[in-house]
Amino acid sequence: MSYPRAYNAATDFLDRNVAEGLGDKIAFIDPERSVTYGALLGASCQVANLLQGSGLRQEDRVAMIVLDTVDFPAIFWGAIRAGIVPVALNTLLAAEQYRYILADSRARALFVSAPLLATVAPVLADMPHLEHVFVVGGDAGGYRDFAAELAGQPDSFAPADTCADEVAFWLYSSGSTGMPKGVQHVHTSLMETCRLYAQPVMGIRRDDVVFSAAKLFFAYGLGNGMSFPMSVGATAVLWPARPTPADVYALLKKHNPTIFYGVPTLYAAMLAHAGAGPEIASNRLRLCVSAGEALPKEVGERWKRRFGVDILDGVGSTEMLHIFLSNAPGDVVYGTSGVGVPGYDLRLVDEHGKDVAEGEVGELLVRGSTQPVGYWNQREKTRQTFIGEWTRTGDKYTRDADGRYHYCGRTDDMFKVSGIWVSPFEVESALISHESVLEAACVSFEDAEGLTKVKAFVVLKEGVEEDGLYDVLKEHVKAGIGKWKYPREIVFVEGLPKTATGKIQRFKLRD
Ligand code: 3SK
Repeated sequence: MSYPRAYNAATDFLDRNVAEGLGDKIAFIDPERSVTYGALLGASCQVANLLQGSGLRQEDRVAMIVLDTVDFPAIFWGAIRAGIVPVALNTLLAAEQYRYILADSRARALFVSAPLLATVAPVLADMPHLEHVFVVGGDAGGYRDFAAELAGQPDSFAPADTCADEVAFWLYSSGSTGMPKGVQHVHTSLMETCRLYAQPVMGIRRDDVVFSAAKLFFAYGLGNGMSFPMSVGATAVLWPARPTPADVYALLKKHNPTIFYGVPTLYAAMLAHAGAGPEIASNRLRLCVSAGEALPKEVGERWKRRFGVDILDGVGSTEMLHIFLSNAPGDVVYGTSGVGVPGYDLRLVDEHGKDVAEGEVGELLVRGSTQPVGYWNQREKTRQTFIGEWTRTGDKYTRDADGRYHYCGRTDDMFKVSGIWVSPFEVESALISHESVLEAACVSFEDAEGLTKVKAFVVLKEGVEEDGLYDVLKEHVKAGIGKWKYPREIVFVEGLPKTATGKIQRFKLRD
């Protein structure tokens, strides 16, 4: 789609809804407050005035370490309205990681939720570019009190004359190793994810109420819980705390959302949660979405049997901003990632960049309008990831005769046993299909003869004893997916190392 050259995303997501008569409609609900589209527009203008009055100018960066409350969209859109670039940061990082990102981004201002201030405070004095710290939602601890300062600001602000192709916001891509990279997204990207995925594939509508367990700082959560509902004038429920299965069931019951977004670990934990029955889920729930990791077939099928609602498994990335490969309502095949989202082009290539044949394993490349400008100050990594119009995902897939994609693993996680590629994901799925297993992660190891074999780390369901399972699980995998892929070693663990967004960190298990 073509956008006018002079385009500010904040007006498309906020002013347009108000102009269409939704000023009094609830846009966001958090545990303490709710905000209408009209009030959010006013609050975002106040944020724009606060930033401009503090001396920030177009293209400056402001960092956000902000929990999922109604303040998040006000700050995010207020900055964008002023042409200032919000950099939404993971709220679960440690001080040293914040030190790195604040220095790397050269943010001139920081918005930090009061409960997170103690974590980041030790590094704030060392930041030469950081001039203003606003504390959101609680004791400001000697820094600037966001609520108090906002109250004095005018609630109108003429949008900065930004260009459609101008950088609007950044997200930091964690990757599985290495320091995070600032991914620079332009003004049109958020609406493009809505136009390409949320509206046509999910079918999001104005009367939807959505709840995303994935947080707004994560590209997946930002779309799910903010831009998707705002693109159609729907309502989003926000939850600032870590969503346990019990919290999520309670939220589904209280707010009756029509759309729920989670990650595979959460769906598995919700299914394993004692006492949860179909009556607990919202009776209006019509669609669930999963991303972040491939959804094991077993988990999708059990969820559908239990609640009668499909989970649409999709694949996205911080680089492409949201989902570009997905199952579709009425066309869900569990155990597959579905088909390319119309508007995106996909290819599977070998290590020389040549397209692989049907059924062969290749790295997934994607092309589409949500490709970012690149990584901030990381020229080499930018050149390695963005090959002209194509973006390398680092994920290995096969494509079947129906055009459906089957996940094999991260490029770094794949290995060969007896000369044949093994997908850790396939072995993990086979393990999870056993009734005693909650989660599993597989890596390679060298046996006594120096041969590469599969090793599995297995989390058992609550109350299940290890007794006898070591051999039972090996036989279960052999019977399910073939003799040579079964794990020669199984280690029973309490939990798996994961990123804040729920991705298993297999490299930590290899170490
Ligand atoms: O990282 C992911 O897996 C992801 C999935 C969907 C949308 C956005 C992201 C970052």
